[in-house]
Amino acid sequence: TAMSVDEKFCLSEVLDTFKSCLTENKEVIIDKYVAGWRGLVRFMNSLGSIFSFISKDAVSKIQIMVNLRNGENGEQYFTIQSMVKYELDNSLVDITKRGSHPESGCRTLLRLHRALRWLELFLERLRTSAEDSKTSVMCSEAYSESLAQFHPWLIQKAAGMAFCALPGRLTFFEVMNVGSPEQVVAMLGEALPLISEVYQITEDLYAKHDLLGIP
Ligand code: 1PX
Repeated sequence: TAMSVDEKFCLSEVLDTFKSCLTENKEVIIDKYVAGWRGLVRFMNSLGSIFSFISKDAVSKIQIMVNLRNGENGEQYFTIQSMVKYELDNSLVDITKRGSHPESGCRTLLRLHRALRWLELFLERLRTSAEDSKTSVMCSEAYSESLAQFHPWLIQKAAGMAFCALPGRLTFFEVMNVGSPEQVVAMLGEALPLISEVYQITEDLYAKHDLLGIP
């Protein structure tokens, strides 16, 4: 869905996009997945320019996926499942070392997929947090348990510094624009199972094809 620039941001709409990712056969629709990320990046940008090195990378990955969708084989990229099949059948993925396909759909989506695990962990912490919990701590714990292992030291340090700039829990909830803290918690409780499901389906698919380590 197109959100106009001046329209107020609402995080539940973004999380709904992830809900709409799944087809009846539990395939993940790339357009919707990417739209979900675009909304999250918009939210992150509204938190301040210290996050722009993160959003730049996310945007470039989103753009790679959009270009693949708009390319001449775009229909092969309708779902993550069709993408994996198409790219593997046509040897379009560098599986063990970097080579001639540095921007494959499988590789690019894996980066977003790993970040989705961070999101899941962070949102779960937010959902169950006490009033005096610190968003920066929740965010960095979620990061250490997920994405950090894939990032070099320098990125980890930069990410850690950015987390310290996160607003407090209540302000953070307000920026989400969902309603009272109780409504935020309820919304997260509804959204999280769907995000987990999208994550798990992708994880299983990548594991089945031995794609979890694409360099
Ligand atoms: C209510 C919560 C909503 C929060 C929304 C936040 C959206 C965050 C979007 C983050 C997307 C990050 C994608 C990172 C992909 C990645 O791992 N890229 C690295 C590897 O790429 P390469 O092509 O080299 O293999 C790349 O090196 C990354 C560089 C940028 C630093 C990434 C730090 C990620 C921290 C994630 C946490 C975001 C914290 C936002 C706080 C709201």
